[in-house]
Amino acid sequence: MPSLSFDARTHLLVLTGAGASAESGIPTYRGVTVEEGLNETDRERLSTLHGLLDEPARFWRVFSGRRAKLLEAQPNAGHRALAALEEQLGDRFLLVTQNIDGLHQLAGSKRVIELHGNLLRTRCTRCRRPAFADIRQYERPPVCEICQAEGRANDPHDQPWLRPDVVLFGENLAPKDLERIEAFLERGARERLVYLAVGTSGLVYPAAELVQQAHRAGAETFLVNLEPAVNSDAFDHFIQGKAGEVLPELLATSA
Ligand code: BV8
Repeated sequence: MPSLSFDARTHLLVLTGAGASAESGIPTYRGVTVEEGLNETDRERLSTLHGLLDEPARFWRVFSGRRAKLLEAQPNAGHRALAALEEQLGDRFLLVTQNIDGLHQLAGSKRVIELHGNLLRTRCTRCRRPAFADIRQYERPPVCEICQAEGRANDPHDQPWLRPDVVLFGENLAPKDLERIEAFLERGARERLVYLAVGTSGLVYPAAELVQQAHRAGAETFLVNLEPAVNSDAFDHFIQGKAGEVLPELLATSA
């Protein structure tokens, strides 16, 4: 296994995908542990705002089912290894996750950017109420009670649906998240920069192009994945294996 050494000048940017949570029992979107009942195209079509507005009952059945799975999940050794390394590197460490399961924070990670949001929060598609913590699974698609109280829910064909606080396909990522990543890369480029991607197929943008962004900033790049990803060749090093087994060893070197 290539060595990942951390000296006092090393800045580490990490990107995790669904594979980082697979050993916690959460199905990935593609590859070995795809969720039953939904093929990739179905999933991507449903996981859009149109999917919610066109099929609110099916949308919330799928997302409620995924929320239930998240609630049973615990962080795995890979999550814990990342949290431990953050303790050592401090502000020279930044974790960007595509996952919406909150397991990194549960493992103790603090310097986390939830690029695609968090499924354990809900917000309204219509009013500007802040997103709120929500573990409910909904039998029927929920309508915003604030909008209802303010009379914006009278048209049965134009309901102010509640939605998970996640970035759906076709929606922009938060500019502040992308700016924070850029600033971290710029700062790290002045010393030593390492980019580590874990458990991601490299199919979803713009997360998939972070490796190019890191290379442009002069980073040495590593991919840890169960199988080759579509962008494996973009990395300097590809380590094939399970996140929960590889990361504790790969990240064990102290700062
Ligand atoms: C946007 C929340 C501007 C919802 C998610 C450029 C080119 C082509 C397309 C686009 C492009 N720019 C934008 C697009 C469109 C789209 C996109 O990328 N589509 C793809 C499918 C082609 N992107 C967007 O819409 C993004 N918005 O760019 O806005 C814009 C808007 C419109 C048009 C253009 C630009 C928003 C993307 C965010 C979508 N929301 N999640 C939900 O959950 O449904 S993304 C979703 O996929 C999850 O968050 C997931 O994490 C993510 C990525 O998948 P992975 O994490 O990589 O998971 P996957 O299952 O694919 O892979 C897991 C890997 O782990 C596998 O390789 C497997 O082998 C490995 N593995 C398994 N077990 C283990 C393991 N590895 C290690 N250990 C193990 N144990």
